[in-house]
Amino acid sequence: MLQKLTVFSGIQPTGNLTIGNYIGALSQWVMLQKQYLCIYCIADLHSLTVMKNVQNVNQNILDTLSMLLACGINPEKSIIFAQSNVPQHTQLNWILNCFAKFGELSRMTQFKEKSHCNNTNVVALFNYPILMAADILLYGTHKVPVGKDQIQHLELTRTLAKRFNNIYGNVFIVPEIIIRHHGSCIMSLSNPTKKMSKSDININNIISLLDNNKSIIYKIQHAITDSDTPPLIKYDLINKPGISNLLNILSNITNTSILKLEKEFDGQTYHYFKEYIIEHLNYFLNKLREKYYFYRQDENYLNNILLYGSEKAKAKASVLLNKIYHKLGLQ
Ligand code: AQP
Repeated sequence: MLQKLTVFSGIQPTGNLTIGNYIGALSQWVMLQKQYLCIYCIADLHSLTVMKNVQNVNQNILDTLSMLLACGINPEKSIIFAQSNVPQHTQLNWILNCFAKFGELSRMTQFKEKSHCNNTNVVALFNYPILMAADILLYGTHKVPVGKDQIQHLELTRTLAKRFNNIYGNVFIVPEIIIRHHGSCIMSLSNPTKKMSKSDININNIISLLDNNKSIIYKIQHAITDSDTPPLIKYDLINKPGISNLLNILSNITNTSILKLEKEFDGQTYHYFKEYIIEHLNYFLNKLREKYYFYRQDENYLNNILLYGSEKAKAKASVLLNKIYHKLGLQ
């Protein structure tokens, strides 16, 4: 029997997940479970790079896990674990540090943005892409589903894998990026040139997967569109970024092509368009919220998933790490 290829991806427990996280990453994670061996990591160590109050990481991990389950990640099919429970990640991180170049990391746009937004210059934020490379490479990952914001980090991962392989032989699999066409980047509701982020301090910029009906109404009604007369509901990222972002969200949650939506809303007002989005978003989120609270109340169940997942992850990770140590003459 052919062995399944491995998919790896991660998410930080930095707050309530957004519709951007769902569309850009989680919806793909769910689909990929059908075909691949999927390894999903709750990246708590990464989250320390920007968290102001780190006392609640444990609770944040359980929140994130509950949402993963609510979205359809199946712990019987996929390996789910918290990054800090598998020490091989930081061990490989150090080794890859020795192969990464300062200039490469200085070019990372996420570092520039996050250090600016969070007003921090901690080394860990600079090092973030190398830990991410370690996360991915540790499992012989073939494919990595991510949103567009992570492409630069994935390119670095591929570069590091190839650089190491050039010296030590084919140790790492050079992973491919999986990215969806529409939805690879969901933008902020008030500034459609900026990515929607769960840690945005203005909650009206984001649609959280736990938002109630009332906040969805408020947020969508206030989402930026444009002042075209007559109104035009058309996908055009350059001239109509706000409308394009809303079309993107609607297309993904209703599974309807953008082309079909453009035809459906031809000649309609923005008010009508927004009412339609509100109705469908609320329908979508109500179901998700219900499942989330169902899982969230059973901490024993959640902790067992993490324990079981970390044991499986450790077993896999140690095989490759031992090989690397051996190649480097460390044992
Ligand atoms: N706006 C987005 N559109 C599409 N995909 C997105 N992702 C994040 N935001 C969007 C994808 O979600 C996955 C998990 O992201 P993460 O939590 O590891 O880190 P992030 O990219 O930094 O996500 P956030 O929401 O912006 O978190 P904070 O605010 O904590 O930095 C990734 O695959 C990402 O591409």
